[in-house]
Amino acid sequence: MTSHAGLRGSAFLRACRREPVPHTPVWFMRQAGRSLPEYRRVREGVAMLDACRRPDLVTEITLQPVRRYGVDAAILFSDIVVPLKAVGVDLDIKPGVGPVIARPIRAEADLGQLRGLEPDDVGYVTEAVQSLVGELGATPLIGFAGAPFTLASYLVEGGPSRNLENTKALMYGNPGLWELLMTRLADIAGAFLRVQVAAGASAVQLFDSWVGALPAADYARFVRPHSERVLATVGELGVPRIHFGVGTGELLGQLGSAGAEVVGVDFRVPLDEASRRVGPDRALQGNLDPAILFAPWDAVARRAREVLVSGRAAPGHVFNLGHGVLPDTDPDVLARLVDLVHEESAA
Ligand code: 1CP
Repeated sequence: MTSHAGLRGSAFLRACRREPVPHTPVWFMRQAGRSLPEYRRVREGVAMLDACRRPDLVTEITLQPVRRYGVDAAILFSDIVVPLKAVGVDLDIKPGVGPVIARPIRAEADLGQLRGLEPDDVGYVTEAVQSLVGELGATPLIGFAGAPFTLASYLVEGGPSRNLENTKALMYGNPGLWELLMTRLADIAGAFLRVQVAAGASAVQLFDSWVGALPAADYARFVRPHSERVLATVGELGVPRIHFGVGTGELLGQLGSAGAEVVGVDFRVPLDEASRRVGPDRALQGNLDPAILFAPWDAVARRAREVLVSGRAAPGHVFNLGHGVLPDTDPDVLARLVDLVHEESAA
């Protein structure tokens, strides 16, 4: 689906495929968003979910960090709950809070909220991706979806949650309903990724942000088969797949064998150790602590160099933060970081 000829030489796509690169590619999770004044300007008076459904705004917001930073990849401006909203789940993204679900899923009858996702449900995503691929030229676009566990956590809790107590109560207490819920969410996530690749996205990332809340054995039993299925449904499309979670030190071996070509690593495990845990035939993405960007530049540069050196232990490395850009991050620091990564890694 990489229709633009220049994309074949993309440092980002090459690193994902463990091919030699001219420099270590870099992009940032949440590179679009509140840390950018140009983002705050275009979002003024437009609700988050409305912005996600306007191809003109999605295109502009996705391009903003590419223009400003010269990152090696763009990530579609959207949210993990967009496909849920598209199939009719009554939810909103509240400023300063995050996704809030009107009727949390706690019993089998609540599953009626979750039908399958058809491409026509998200025509605005197809339109935005097509427009972006034209504008981006040789810069690849990453599509994404929330993984079933992380989506389930919002649907069951009703919103962001520190302890995921309702999610775990359902998972451990009603495994039958849990399977049904996870199966539906895997179908929706897989369909959402396929829509983005069909429209021209060059890679996909599966965000399982909160899966670090589970012990390895429970991840293997209750979650992994569903994430594997999502990854498998995009496997035949031939684009690199990135599998990301936070606090996944104990899960890295399983993430390495769940199907993705690239495993995202948060800032808690150095990349050389992460590569040992993930296995020799997987590229890594990560893993500078986003909070380090608030330290003086010397400290930022020192830690960024350590990430680059540690990343050489992996057969492919995409530089990123260990989690998303924090809203108060100084954009100038991110710009300097991109330059540092490019200059210090140039062959
Ligand atoms: O009004 C606003 O600006 C709302 C803030 C915001 C933004 C900019 C939200 C609400 N979502 C987004 C965009 C978004 N969400 C992107 C854009 C692309 C990019 O990275 O630049 C992506 C990839 C997401 C995915 C997402 N949403 C995740 C997975 C990534 C992660 O950070 O772990 C998660 C967990 C969400 C839920 C969500 N949406 C928004 C918020 C504030 C949250 C987190 C709430 C919580 O703490 O649970």
